[in-house]
Amino acid sequence: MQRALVRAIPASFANALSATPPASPIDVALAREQHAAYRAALEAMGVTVTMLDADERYPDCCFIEDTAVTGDGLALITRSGAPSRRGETEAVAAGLAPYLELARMTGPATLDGGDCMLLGSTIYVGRSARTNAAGIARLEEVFAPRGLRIVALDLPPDILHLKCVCSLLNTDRILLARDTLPARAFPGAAIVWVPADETYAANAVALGTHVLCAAEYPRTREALEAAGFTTHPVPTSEVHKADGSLTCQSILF
Ligand code: CIR
Repeated sequence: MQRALVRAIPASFANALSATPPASPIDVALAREQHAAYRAALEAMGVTVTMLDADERYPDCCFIEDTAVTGDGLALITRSGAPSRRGETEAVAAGLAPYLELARMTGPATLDGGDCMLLGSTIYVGRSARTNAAGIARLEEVFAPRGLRIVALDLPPDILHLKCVCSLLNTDRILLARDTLPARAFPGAAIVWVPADETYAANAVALGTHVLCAAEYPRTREALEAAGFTTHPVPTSEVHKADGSLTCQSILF
């Protein structure tokens, strides 16, 4: 059974982290509607969705992907590169514990789950402002004994997380935004290209032949459908204002 853990949006989401202040304030009521559409799309794709309560102390807590990396029956609970987000993990660990073995990360290591993409038996991990060398070393320590290979990729400073520019479609295919990382960074992977002016849409959630994608980017949708996927578009305006997108709103396991 494919499960997803998501986390409700707190009222404090209005103050979520954002690299550049949004042109208009975050509309929390609309964000919650969009979150409901996201959950419904996952359910339409056959996913069993469990939602954790929001925690008002953590405006970014709905971006649950960053708090854990899962693979081979295990969840590595991360230590975010954003100090304001470090308290998000305990509720997530409790939510995953019935299903997965847990491993932990301690300082000085930092890593955000949005920097990790498991493709086949390789975890690609972005070296970013959020994910440091000690975080990558801990990732390797936990997952290498389980047969997963860790490949670190340097991210340009303007990219928050690896999965801001690419995401998984299936075990040998990814969605990748043009003019970000080169295809050769992912040897052997087939690529569905996202036009450079739709880079935000390179973050999508795929299950089988179904892809949950950002509604506002028609050319990416066309590219996915031309590649044989059925798309499930969901609105993203409010998470976008907080530098979030689609994969970041769930942990799939
Ligand atoms: C942050 O800056 O941490 C949040 N405002 C956005 C996190 C988005 N996470 C992700 O794409 N994995």
